[in-house]
Amino acid sequence: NKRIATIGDAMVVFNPSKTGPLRFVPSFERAVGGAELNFAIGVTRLDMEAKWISCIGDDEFGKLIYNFARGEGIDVSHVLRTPHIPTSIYFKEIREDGAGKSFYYRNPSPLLELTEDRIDESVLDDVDLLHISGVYLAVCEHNIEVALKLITLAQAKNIPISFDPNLRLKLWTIEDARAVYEKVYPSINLLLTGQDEFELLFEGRTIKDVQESYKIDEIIVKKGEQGATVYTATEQYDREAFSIRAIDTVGAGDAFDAAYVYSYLNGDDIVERLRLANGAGALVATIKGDNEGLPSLQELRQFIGDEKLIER
Ligand code: ADP
Ligand code: KDG
Repeated sequence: NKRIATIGDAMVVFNPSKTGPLRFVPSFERAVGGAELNFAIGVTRLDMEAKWISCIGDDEFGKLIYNFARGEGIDVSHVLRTPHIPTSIYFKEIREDGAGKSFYYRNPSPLLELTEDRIDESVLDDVDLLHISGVYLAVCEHNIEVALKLITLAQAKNIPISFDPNLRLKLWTIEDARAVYEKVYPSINLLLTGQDEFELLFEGRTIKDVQESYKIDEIIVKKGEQGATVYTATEQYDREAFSIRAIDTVGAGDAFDAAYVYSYLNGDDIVERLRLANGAGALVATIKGDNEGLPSLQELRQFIGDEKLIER
């Protein structure tokens, strides 16, 4: 079985019991989130293996996250615990159209304790792809050093690298994000980005220009209900989104990434990868929560119409 590795913070998520401004929300439902953990769950549900590298608080919420990740079948052998920093949490606000807004309580993050020297040299030995997300890079200043160490380990083994900028302007400034991402772009094979995010990060530069300057094999642009487009050095592939009623779009991008990477490692062509990725993104958007809607392979195939659903 193919195996991916990713690194990042995870949080206890408080999902609002109703839509609208947070100050009018009287109660919340506890769940688990975090972009990189969502991605790892997405890959695991699709029957590949995922190793999640992290550090969480040695507290009740940390235990919840650890058990949750284990329960999803994720390899947690590289998850550290710290007694010094509490596990991160965040509250989510949801608008009527399903769009989400995050209010974080994650500074300091337990990842402060996951320094470069604590990364095991053999961590990528059994891995087929390394996935890095910008949320991780935003959380602590030293995370770029840790990420660059993982990237060096991946490159030494010829392991492809995917990167989702996952720009979170509540965690840092656009200038800081741009400067840090510059260090990552030259090493990546797949850039999985939102359309608005691409425009913010590259300020009017064309896809072709970005692709050529950093030698990125594929730039995959996610366009919400417009679907997605993939650009290779020579071709462009467009695919419409599935038609759904969005309830909570938080996590749709992670689902898309997981299905795209799954399909890429599976050897599917780009059109098929886009179909699966749009399907996974849409399914997550139809369910409240960041990862609850991540489909199994069978659910995904049923949704995109490859398999008939027999329910009785
Ligand atoms: P990101 O969170 O990375 O900005 P998007 O919001 O663009 O990502 O969503 C990622 C993918 O999820 C989209 O490319 C699409 O495939 C799917 N998706 C998201 N929102 C919708 C929607 N309202 N209808 C159908 N598909 C959606
Ligand atoms: O992509 C979804 C994530 O953003 C969410 O689960 C948590 O906001 C979050 C983060 O920063 O990881």
